[in-house]
Amino acid sequence: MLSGGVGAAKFLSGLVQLVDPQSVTAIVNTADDTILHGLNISPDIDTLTYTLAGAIDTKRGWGLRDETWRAMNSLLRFENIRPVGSLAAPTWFNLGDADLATHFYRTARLQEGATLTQVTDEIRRAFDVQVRIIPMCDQTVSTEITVASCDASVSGQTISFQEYFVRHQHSVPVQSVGFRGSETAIFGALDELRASDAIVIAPSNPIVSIGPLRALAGVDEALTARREKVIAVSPIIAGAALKGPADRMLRELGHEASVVGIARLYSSVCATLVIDHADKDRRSEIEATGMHCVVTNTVMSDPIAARNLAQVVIESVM
Ligand code: FO1
Repeated sequence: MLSGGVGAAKFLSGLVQLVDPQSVTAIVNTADDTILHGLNISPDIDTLTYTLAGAIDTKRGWGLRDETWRAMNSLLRFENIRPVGSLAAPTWFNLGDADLATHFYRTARLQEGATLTQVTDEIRRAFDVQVRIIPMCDQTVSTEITVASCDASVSGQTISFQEYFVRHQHSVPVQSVGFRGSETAIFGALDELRASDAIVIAPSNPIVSIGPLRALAGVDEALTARREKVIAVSPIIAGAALKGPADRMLRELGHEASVVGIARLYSSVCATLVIDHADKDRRSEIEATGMHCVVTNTVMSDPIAARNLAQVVIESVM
């Protein structure tokens, strides 16, 4: 599975009810990764790990269940002390007390010289997760978002993904998106793409979650070579994203925010698009892009719905 965060994690939690989890590999976007407080934070990897471990805070979709926030609250002590221009003790990105332990471990191991692939696997094992979780690469790739306008302080500026998503609550119009470092980063799972029985493109944001993987050398070529075995689940239902800014971002970047817009983005690398019943009238437009179209319930409101969606995906591609 090519994976972003929440949508991919929900789909995987359905898939592992049907197939041996050890036979599943998630290749995960790391262009949302950030460093705060000197800590390496990998949100999409952690969302997958915590979800598959049954430890996620399901309401928020990120972070750990039953979390406490003493460290975050203690940062407030420094709010009025921090000199102008200092980025110390940021409070706009919430790190729970138990979640911090994951970032401590990741940071320390990276500083010891381990690769992100190795550390991700260690954290997965610590959480007793059976699905293989692989970062898209071991090098730093960073999503950079140029905002069209928002508050005067950032108008026309290029900001990091987490600044866009969390600090500005993805409410600022996007002018362009780039993936710094993607020209030289090495996609770590080309062999897995070649050897897999099937490749699922998760219902994740096609621009900032799947886009970074596809920006790496060799990925689109590997997908195209397996096109008949590649299946995507649309993250857009009836013109809207269930969570996050995918619909607005598509529009702002000149794409159609619909299942047809998703088909146009994926048709060169993917043979089949799974859409929700709500979009069944768009089937012929999807088929006109050269894709097969499967209509089912794609809203993963509970584990049974996620399992049913995974079942349809398996049956459609295997
Ligand atoms: N998302 C938020 O909207 N606000 C936060 O404060 C926040 C903190 C956070 C901490 C750790 C982590 O692994 C994820 C976190 N997320 C937060 C989610 C995150 O930023 C993801 O990148 C998005 O969900 C997009 O995939």
